[in-house]
Amino acid sequence: QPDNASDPHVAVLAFPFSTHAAPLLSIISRLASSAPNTHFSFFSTAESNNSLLSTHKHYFLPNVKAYNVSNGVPDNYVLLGKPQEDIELFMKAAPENLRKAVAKAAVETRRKVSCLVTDSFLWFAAEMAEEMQVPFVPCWLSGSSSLSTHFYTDVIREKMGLEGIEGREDEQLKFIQGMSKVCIRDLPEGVLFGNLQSIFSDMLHRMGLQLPQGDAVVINSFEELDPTINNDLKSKFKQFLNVGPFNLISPPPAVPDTSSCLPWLDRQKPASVAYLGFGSVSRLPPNEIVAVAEALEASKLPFIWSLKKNLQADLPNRKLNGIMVEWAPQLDVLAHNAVGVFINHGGWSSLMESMACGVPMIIRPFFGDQRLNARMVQDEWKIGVSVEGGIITKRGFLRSLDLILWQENGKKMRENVRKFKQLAETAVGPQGSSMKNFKALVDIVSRPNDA
Ligand code: U2F
Ligand code: KMP
Repeated sequence: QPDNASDPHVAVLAFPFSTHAAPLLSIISRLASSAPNTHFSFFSTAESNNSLLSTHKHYFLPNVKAYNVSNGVPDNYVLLGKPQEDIELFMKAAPENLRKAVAKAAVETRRKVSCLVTDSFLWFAAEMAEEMQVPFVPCWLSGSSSLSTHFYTDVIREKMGLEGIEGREDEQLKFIQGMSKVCIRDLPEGVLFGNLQSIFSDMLHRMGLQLPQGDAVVINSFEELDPTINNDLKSKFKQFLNVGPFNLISPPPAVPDTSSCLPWLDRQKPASVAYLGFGSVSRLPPNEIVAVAEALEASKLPFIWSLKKNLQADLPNRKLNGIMVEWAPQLDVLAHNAVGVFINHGGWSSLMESMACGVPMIIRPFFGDQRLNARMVQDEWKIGVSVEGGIITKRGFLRSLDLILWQENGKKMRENVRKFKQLAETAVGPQGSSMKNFKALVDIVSRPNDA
């Protein structure tokens, strides 16, 4: 194909922490295959890019190139080990580093940048796009409800006050469209409580304010999941494009099945196995690991548990009827009909994957959007439960497992989640809402420079 200096050139800016870069790259990859004459320069840190190049290589189509930017850690700097220290260092240096890196890539490739697609966390990109006079497309890699809380942060603060939330934790956010089931305690830290002065909280707040400047706001979800929130945000943003679930629109690479989870699943009864996995950042505290193991032992339930080796070591001499694995082929496991329940942390990608596979959930949320996602799963979509009291106990966990796997209520949840699976599949199908939105996104990113 011809390679012209006037071809569209999209600069993609990733947030290089937790698993943010992978879903962003996945949608970029699908865009690159739909717009073969558009060039995508993908900016992330060397650590993040190296990891993507080793595990997600197939996303790097010929028109997708990785560029490394500094992680912002000054030479000779000694990390103090504070929470979010890495994020703070990156974010402080990012506006200047990314401006330079993008300019350099434009010179090197002799292609003027024509569009800026970013992880929406990188709020300063709105200004960058304005300077460059190109469209700005922030991508939110979590759900609509959390996006709405960041968009409405000032409204929430005004309504609830900043004097603390003691005694009001269970008040519901009735004044925000589609959030009537959500309680104050479910809000991400940094909206109303937590350290509101931290760089991370400031980042979320500024992001919420900048979103309406986006030529389109992209989200890893589908319109049918949250129609009310969706309609509200559509009226606030220039375009609000649900183009997910990403795992259906741009399938991730198969994870090697080193522990033979899949042949083992073949030998289990339908909907009888528990899969446990808490994402890439969150770690269950030791007492909860023991509570889970005791419950699994007592119930003799077959299971697959994604758990790091050093944490597996805390569980010697147990008669367990399952497999522990350091990193599971999560999507293949969830897609297997032997799996009956997914115990997770409420991370958005995990939630989309569970929904796309029709598997009900038990959620043990930790931070950020996870309590909010757990609330929606339990009270709005009715496709699972949140752990009682927020932490896993042997008795509470056994009750939740029994409910989902064996009770009438659990059967209803399985029916509900299968309905969402259908809706998700239709959304990404030829006439579906996500496909329609995806085409609108292709139009924006493949617009030539001089148009
Ligand atoms: C942050 O979430 P995490 O990265 O902790 O978790 P997920 O969004 O659920 O993504 C985890 C991904 O890792 C895969 C799994 C998901 O695609 O299939 N995986 C795997 O393949 N094998 C394993 O053994 C375990 C996981 C953040 F913490 C959340 O609050 C946010 O919602 C999320 C998105 O912004 O980012
Ligand atoms: C470290 C992280 C994340 C984080 C907090 C950390 C992260 C993430 C979020 C998040 C916050 C609010 C939301 C949704 C997500 O918080 O990756 O509404 O996505 O200390 O890596």
